[in-house]
Amino acid sequence: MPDSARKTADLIITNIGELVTLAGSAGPRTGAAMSEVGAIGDAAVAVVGERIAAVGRRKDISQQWQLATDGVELDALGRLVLPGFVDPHTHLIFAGSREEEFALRLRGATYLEILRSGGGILNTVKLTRAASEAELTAGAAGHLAVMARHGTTTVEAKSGYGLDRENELKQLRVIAELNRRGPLELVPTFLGAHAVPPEFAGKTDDYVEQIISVILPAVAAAGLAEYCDVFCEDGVFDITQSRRILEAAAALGLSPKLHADEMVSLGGAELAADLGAVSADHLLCASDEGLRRMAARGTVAVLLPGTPYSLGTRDYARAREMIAAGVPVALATDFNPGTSFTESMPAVMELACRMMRLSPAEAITAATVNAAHAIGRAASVGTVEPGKQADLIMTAAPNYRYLPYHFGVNPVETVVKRGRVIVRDGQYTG
Ligand code: IZC
Ligand code: ZN
Repeated sequence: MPDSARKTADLIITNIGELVTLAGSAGPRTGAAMSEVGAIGDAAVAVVGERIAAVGRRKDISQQWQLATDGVELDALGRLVLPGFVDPHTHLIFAGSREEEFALRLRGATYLEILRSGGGILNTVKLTRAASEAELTAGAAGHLAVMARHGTTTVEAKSGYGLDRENELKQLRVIAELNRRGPLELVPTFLGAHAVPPEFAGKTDDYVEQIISVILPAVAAAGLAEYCDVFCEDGVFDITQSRRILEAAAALGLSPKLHADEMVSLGGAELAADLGAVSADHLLCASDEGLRRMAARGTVAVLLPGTPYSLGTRDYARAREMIAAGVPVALATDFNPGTSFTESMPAVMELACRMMRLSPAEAITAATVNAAHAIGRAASVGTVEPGKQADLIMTAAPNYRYLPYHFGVNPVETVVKRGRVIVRDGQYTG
């Protein structure tokens, strides 16, 4: 075809040995469809502006597309290219770190014991309340750069270390600022019900009332959160309190999510499904009935294997049974300074395969398209299809099965977010 008849692309990734597209998913993938990754061999992708314009065989793309004069061509060297990872559960905004508690837990203390004695989340709350917006922004930006180097291009981020109106708003403003700066895209979640702050110690119902009557309305009025989440757990917020908060949030336009049945089976999975929550997260102790209701409602199970790994617990979520029951499964880091201090989605995918027996194909589906559904972003990210945002990662792996097989290393080499290279040969370029 003569040049004049070819269309012009701003970026072309060519010489792709295997392109995982995950194309053609209407909703989140369930059951056997979680194993269908839509791989194309000897492929190329053409990008115009921020969006994917064409996906196909290298020969066809090169016949139909030419590069703009200032366009960028990336050579995938015959290796694996896939959609940018979506991390749908992080506690990104915090000050300080908790390596002392890690050491305590290695000596036998439990997470809930540490929390009850005023440590854990409350330790981070003290430091986060004292930190300025600029300090929190700088800290989170550093972690986002690490996420980007590990292939994450879209991130959910929760508040929850402020636990009062001013400090929750402060955390949510940091998320908004990071979103403005880019290049990663953040989805903001209000998690005022993450712990009971010291000023309400022993008065959980009063704090719930404070969230409903003061903090939530302020968050909604500021337009700073899309989702509302609750840490529904033994000794934190019970089912009744969680339901009250999430119903009040929904009435203000914040869509529900839930930390459900992580350490104790409280009926969190059932509650999330009943409320039509977009996701229920953790679910290590979810009941069979809870899983049935989630499957019926299409509630995404966001599984966080980095957390039991880091806590050193023996049990992981029952991912195989969830997939068999038709629950859409997604994966996330749970990135936080206490229970899962990792930015790496590839590490989480390795754990998912080894500890929960996901297949490599299922782990990739869970980290991309299903994760996008878990944060309401499936229309724009999570697959490689014309019209979607050009969020793509180029790896050192020859094929997708190799990705979780090669463990303990970062397979990601080059990352494109909205059509722009933000990591090149392992270096974050912003
Ligand atoms: O800071 O410990 N589980 N929330 C619920 C967390 C872990 C974060 C933390
Ligand atoms: Zn969490």
